[in-house]
Amino acid sequence: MLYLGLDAGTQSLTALVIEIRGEVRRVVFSHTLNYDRDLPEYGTAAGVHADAGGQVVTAPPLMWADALDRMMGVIAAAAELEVERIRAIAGSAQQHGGVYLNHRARETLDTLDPGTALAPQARMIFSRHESPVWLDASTTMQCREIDAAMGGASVTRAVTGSPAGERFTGPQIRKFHQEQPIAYDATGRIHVVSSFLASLLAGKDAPIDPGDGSGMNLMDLRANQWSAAALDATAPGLAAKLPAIGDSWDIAGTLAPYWQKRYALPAARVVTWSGDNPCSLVGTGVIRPGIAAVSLGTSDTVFACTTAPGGGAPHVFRSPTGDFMSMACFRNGSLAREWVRFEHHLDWDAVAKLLEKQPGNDGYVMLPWLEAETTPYVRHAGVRRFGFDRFDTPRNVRGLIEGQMMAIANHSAGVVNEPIEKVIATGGAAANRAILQVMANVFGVDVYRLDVENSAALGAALRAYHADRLAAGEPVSWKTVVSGFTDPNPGYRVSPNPKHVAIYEELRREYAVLERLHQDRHPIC
Ligand code: XUL
Repeated sequence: MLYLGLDAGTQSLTALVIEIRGEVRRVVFSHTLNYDRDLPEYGTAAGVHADAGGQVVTAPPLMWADALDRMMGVIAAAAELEVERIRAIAGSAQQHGGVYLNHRARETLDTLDPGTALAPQARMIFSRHESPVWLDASTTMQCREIDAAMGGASVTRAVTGSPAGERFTGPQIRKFHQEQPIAYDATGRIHVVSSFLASLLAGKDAPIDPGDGSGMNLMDLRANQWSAAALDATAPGLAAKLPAIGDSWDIAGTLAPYWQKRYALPAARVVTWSGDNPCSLVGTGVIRPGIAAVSLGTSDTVFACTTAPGGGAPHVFRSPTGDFMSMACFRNGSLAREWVRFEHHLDWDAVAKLLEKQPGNDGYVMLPWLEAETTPYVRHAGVRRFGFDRFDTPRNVRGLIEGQMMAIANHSAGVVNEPIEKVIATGGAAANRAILQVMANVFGVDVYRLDVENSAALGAALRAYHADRLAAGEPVSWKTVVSGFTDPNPGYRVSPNPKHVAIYEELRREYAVLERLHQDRHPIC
């Protein structure tokens, strides 16, 4: 059997096909379309349109539909794939973005002509031609209004899993209703990116899964239903505009006639899509509590699977396994690492050499907030140095990486919600063993590097497999689903050095105190 996972990320759309046949479990196909490079007519930079101040950040939903159409064409033409063996398709998409469809959209999508490409036919279905995406930061006023109507940010968080956040779909809907009331009234359906693309494939309204639903500030996190209070706090008449919430493993439908006829694709099951973070949970094999997954990318993220909503986590989503997913994002990731390397004219080998030395316990610490930070919330950008100056190369390099790792470790206590057994590290910077060694020493547990290129696309393909078997009456456990795909290579294990662990234990406490003292202050140097 073949299972197709699609990941509609911010900058690109990836397709990944896995084969599961007896003992054979392998990735047989992978292809990426980059929006800027492969669909230049939409004029995006890094997949988005941003205003001069970088506050308003959007992308054309037509581009996502167009990319899906082209990708299905690429898959159909791939010589290495026997496409008729594709049993099910699931997807992952960037979270939070809303897709606003007009009242005619349904009819248009029901009657797509397989003789013509999707984009010219879908051009007229939107009541908003630019979708706000997760990088948008223009809804602070709406967030305050929603939190106030809910009874405070802590209530919004308790009900929906997160306090009202600028990038979340609900505050974005409220802004649209306030600024463009006529277009809001002309909106028949508001999807998120994931459910929009699933709807295109199924040829009917696909549900929103609880994983992505919890990125909207609109869903009751425990009930997996729209929260009447959150909907009322957001915009009038919203309930009628939202699709249903379905389980992540629900079958949304069968691949619509448009795709079957246009590309000679089979009548595969279309599984409900989810967000990229919930899909990554599956794609990294983090399907049980006690594991911290740390992704070291443009921004750094730590997430975990928990059986109850994590008390101290900045965000709690539902996981596509039916559990919960707690998460914290750190804005100062790879850009800050690159910055310190350039400032001190070092290559990565030189950085590694500096990191390999025993950590100092002489009180030097850096708060690595080159940019305003999300975890903890820091408004005033600028690194803070304690016990050294900007010319001290070894301490600047160590201070930054150690500061990042200590922040991730300290904040993961509220995310993982129980003792951490091991850390799974992914993302570009996880290739650097010296960084992982610092991570292992700071966390005090083994760190495993996972070599999965696109964990969200893999997670989607694995979800397709899981949902297909369930629908066929032959359910497979999540452990079986991920086995053979997400097992970390034992050769990539990095174990902590007990001497360094003891030093970092102390330093982590000091770091937490400094973080609390300085998060609201301007940098001093
Ligand atoms: C998560 C978030 C991002 C996007 C990226 O809350 O905003 O990780 O999902 O695609």
